Amino acid sequence: MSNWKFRLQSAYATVTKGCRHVPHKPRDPRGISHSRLYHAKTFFTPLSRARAPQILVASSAAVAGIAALILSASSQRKALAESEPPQRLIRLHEIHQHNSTSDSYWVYHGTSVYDITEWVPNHPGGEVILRAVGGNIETYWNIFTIHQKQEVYDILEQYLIGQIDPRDLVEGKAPMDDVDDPFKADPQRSDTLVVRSERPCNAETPEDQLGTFITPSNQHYVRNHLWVPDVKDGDNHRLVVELTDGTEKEYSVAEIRNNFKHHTITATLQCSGNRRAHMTAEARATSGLQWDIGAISNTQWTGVRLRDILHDAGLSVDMLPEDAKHVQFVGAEAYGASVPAIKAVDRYGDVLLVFEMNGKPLMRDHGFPLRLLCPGHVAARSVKWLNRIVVSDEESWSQWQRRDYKCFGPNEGSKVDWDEATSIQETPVQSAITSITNISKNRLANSELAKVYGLEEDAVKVAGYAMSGGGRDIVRVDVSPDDGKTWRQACLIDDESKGSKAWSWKRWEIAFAKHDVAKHVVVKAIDESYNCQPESYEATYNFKGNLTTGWHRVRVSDDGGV
Ligand code: HEM
Ligand SMILES: Nc1nc2c(c(=O)[nH]1)N[C@H]1C(S)=C(S)[C@@H](COP(=O)(O)O)O[C@H]1N2
Ligand SMILES: [Mo]
Repeated sequence: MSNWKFRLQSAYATVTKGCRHVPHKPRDPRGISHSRLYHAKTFFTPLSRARAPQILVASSAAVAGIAALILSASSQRKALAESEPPQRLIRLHEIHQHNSTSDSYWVYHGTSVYDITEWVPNHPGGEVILRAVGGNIETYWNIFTIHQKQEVYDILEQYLIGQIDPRDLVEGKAPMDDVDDPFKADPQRSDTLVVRSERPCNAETPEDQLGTFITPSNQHYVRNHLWVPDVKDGDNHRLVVELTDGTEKEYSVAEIRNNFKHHTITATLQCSGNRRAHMTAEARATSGLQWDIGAISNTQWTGVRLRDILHDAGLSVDMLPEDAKHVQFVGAEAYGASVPAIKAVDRYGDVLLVFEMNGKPLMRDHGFPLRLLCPGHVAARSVKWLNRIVVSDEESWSQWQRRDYKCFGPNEGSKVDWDEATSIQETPVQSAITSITNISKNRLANSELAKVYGLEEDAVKVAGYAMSGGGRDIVRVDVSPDDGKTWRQACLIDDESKGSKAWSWKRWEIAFAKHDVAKHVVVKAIDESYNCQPESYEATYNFKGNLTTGWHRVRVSDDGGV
């Protein structure tokens, strides 16, 4: 344990280590092969299955954001902890035994010992938590610094069971574990990205790059839940495809590139948390990274059709078998997600396994050497560093499919039923203002916009992006210069987007006479199904702050500018 090292590992390895119960199961009662059960459920399920009774307890105590997590603490347990603090003295070797191969999971923090068995299935970071069990949690929290806050300490406190025996302390302190920093091999990044968290790296495309149709690759936003796998030999990287009957076919990235037809599409990826900070500011607190408008980028992607690979692996793509309902994807670091099988095999769905972005090999942050690109869907489904695909009758069992990337009602929070909520797939219509600039009267002569809008005096130009999910095109962008009292339609820029449907954002611009511009400029977009954005943030408030699409309202400074 003490010199356990993070290293490039497949979710397969994670399963082996974390979910020891599963490989011993001979057959699933439904007759599904052992191998299918083992792989298809990736890393999260087997745990849940093995621990069904605890899960029930835990999910009725519902994990719903950090605040709710704390609220959800069993009051009995808490009362007990408060009235009689556990005095039990525990030897270090005893703690070490409660590691990932044990039936109950213990950790220590400071000199206190915790039994976190019930917490593990609800951990927002998934099974990576198992790496720390049997040892000192602090070592890991010094790396995953997201934990260094009161909410997290409060969660831990619920599981207190005793104190480390003083005989095992050195000068009153417990030993720290020696753990390699898994982020050590993360790539160098452009320093113009707007960093929201360093480890894992989460960074926005800077505002001045949101106005270009194709985002330069090194300015593409980065959304990593964990570390970046260090794949040295991209050509030899392996992808395993497993069908519902358990049959598998393996490909190297070189084989995928050499043996299948290449397709290039232009597609926007948007994180489901894009603009979350606006929901927090305009409605209420949300949990998660507080993204502004830059968790979105547009890229030209080249790869092969997932449909072609699935067909080659033996799937009947034109007449899906009954049990082929979802296609699950596993990333090399442990992330996982799935998309509906019907999207995966749609010949106009343009779902690709990509190895190039903007004509160059994928950048490491964006999935080198192979990633899924599921256009029109929330970016969380476009799994990076792909090493396993599983066709299944069930969605991915990963944390990020089952316990994240879902929305609930504005009133829901402390006791949500995650299993009842639908996973986010296609994204709703979205728009944002990316720039507001003054155009002085004497520069108007050269301005096309001035002609379109009949302007002859000092003007204000407003520009931005709009997009919708499912390949639905943007048909109109309404912009108000006076906080929603009056509206005009923006010019939609006719950029060339490759692909069967409208997968790219639409850039738009508009100009107003300066004296018509009040304090706030507002935008809302309409897609080809006449879906439009909600006016208020409260209307679609959800405690996770997913899919924030309220009208984007920007205060205009006296000298123009956002
Ligand atoms: C009892 C111990 C632990 C507790 C109570 C805990 C709690 C939490 C909580 C509350 C979050 C959400 C934080 C937020 O969204 O602001 C989180 C996220 C996370 N945790 Fe832990 N954690 C524990 C142990 C660990 C360990 C040992 C690791 C790594 C080895 C880890 C890795 C992560 C990661 C990577 C995330 C981010 C997940 C994402 O962005 O989707 N956690 N944890
Ligand atoms: N393997 C893996 N794939 C992943 C993620 C991840 O952390 N690991 N993050 C997902 C999320 S939430 C988003 S928004 C997109 C971000 O893609 P990007 O970093 O290329 O912008 O990747 C998705 N695919
Ligand atoms: Mo995301």
